[in-house]
Amino acid sequence: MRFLVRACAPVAVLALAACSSGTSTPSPASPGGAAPLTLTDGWCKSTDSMPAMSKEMTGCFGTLVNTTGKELKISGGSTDAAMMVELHETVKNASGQMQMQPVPDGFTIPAGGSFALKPGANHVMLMKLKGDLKTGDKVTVTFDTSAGKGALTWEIRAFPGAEESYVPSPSNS
Ligand SMILES: [Cu+2]
Repeated sequence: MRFLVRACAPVAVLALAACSSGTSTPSPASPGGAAPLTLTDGWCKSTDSMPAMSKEMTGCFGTLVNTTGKELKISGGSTDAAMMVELHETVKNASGQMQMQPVPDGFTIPAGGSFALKPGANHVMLMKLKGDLKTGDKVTVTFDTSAGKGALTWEIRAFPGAEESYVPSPSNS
C-alpha cells in the first residue's frame, strides 16, 4: 500500500487532477494541446448479463478519431476500472474459429482519419476488471499515443451478442 501511494505522489504534484479525478473528467492530453484523439459512440459491454466466468474482462467499441495532422499510433492504455488495457484484433485461427489477441504494433490511425472498433473485429479490451461494469455507468480509459496521452470516456451498455472469441460457434448445429 505504501508503495502505491508513493508511486502516485510525484504525479500528483504536477497534475493533481490525474490522481484524484473521477471517471467523467477527461484529463488534458498535453500542455496547451488538444486531445490527440476523440471517440464517437464509444461503449463497453456491461458485465450485468455475463456468466460469472467471463466477468474478468470486457470489450470496448466505437470509432476512434485522430485529431492530429499526423499518423497516430496507439500503443496501450490504462483505466481505473481494470488492471490492464489491451488492444485486440480478432483473427481466424487454424481451426477456423474466431479468436482475439493483442495487436503486436498497436492501432494506427491515419492523419485526420478514424479507426473502427467493433465486436468481432478490432477492439479495446479491459482485462482483470476491478468490479462489475453496470449498464449506464461510464468508464474512462487513458491511451498512450504517439502524440501524448488521450483520455476517452466510454458508456457501459448491455450487449446480448456472444463474443465470438470466447464462445466458438458449434461446428455442427
Ligand atoms: Cu479482446
